[in-house]
Amino acid sequence: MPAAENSRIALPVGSNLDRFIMTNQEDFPFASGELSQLIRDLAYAGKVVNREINMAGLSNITGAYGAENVQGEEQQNLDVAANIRFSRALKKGGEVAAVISEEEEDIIDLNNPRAKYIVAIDPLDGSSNIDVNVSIGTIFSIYRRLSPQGGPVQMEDVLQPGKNQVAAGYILYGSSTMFVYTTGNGVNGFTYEPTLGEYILSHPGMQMPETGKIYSINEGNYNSYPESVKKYVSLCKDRSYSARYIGSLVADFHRNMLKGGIYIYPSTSKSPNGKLRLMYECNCLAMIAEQAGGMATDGVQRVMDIKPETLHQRVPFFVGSTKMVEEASTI
Ligand code: AHM
Ligand code: MG
Repeated sequence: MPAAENSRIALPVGSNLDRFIMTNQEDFPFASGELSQLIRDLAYAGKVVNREINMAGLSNITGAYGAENVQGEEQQNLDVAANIRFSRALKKGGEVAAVISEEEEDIIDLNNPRAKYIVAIDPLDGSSNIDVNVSIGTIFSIYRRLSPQGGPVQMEDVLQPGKNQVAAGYILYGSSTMFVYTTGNGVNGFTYEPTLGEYILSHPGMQMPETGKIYSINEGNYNSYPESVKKYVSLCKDRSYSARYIGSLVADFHRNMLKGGIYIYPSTSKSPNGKLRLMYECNCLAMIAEQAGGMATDGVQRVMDIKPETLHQRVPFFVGSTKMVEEASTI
């Protein structure tokens, strides 16, 4: 697999995540060691969540929790469990001042006032797929806080545009579990080796093909797509592209990153601003896409340039191979 030109790969395939982070310490913005630790904390919580997901059919934790999250969606037991795992790991780690999560209405102040970082996270995305054994994922973005350390976290610390991210990543709980992240120097992917309990570097310097033949969109919403999206989908059919839609964003994104393709969640009559959330779904995957040579827009502008106005803001999302996203955004 070719290494990204902008990524220094100091260790070969087969190195574990901890060693990789240590060896590439200078790749971390501000390189004080805290961001490295924060990435390790997220990776560790991911192992715990992975274990719970793997037992989902056995232990009594699938199904609905009996409550709705802030967006009126039914929370699944594992959504709630994953939210607890990640918040706890970040609180204990001490590097994060506040978290925003798909599962929580307000900013979660972790009472680490001296901490420099803010995390936006979707602890378990695609969770309606849990009960049917389909891939799901965790998505995270990391920002530096803007207000002085020591004081209370401010809304401006959290509502930063995606271009301010210092790191972003996802964990894919699929046929194997993968931890994929960037600190702005290319994208590296690690496969979880369950018998060792380690993430092993398996996909160094990930690069998204410039174009591809896969389009991923929920075609059940076709009648309420904007005209431009209808046109783009027709074009995909004229060219006999493959339609591949898991309905699990991380899995659809990951496949398209490896094989070349586009994922679109446009505005629809049910979700006039699109369904996906800017702060903890779109910005993160936009950073990964760009770092891998891909592209992400809301159909008009670059996702990472959008100035967020609310924590749970939704935006239309077009992400994937650059040529495809360009064409879909300008058709
Ligand atoms: P969630 O955050 O409630 O899990 O919803 C996000 C998920 C994405 O993973 C997926 O791509 C999309 O919703 C699927 O939506 P739809 O069923 O409307 O096609
Ligand atoms: Mg989600």
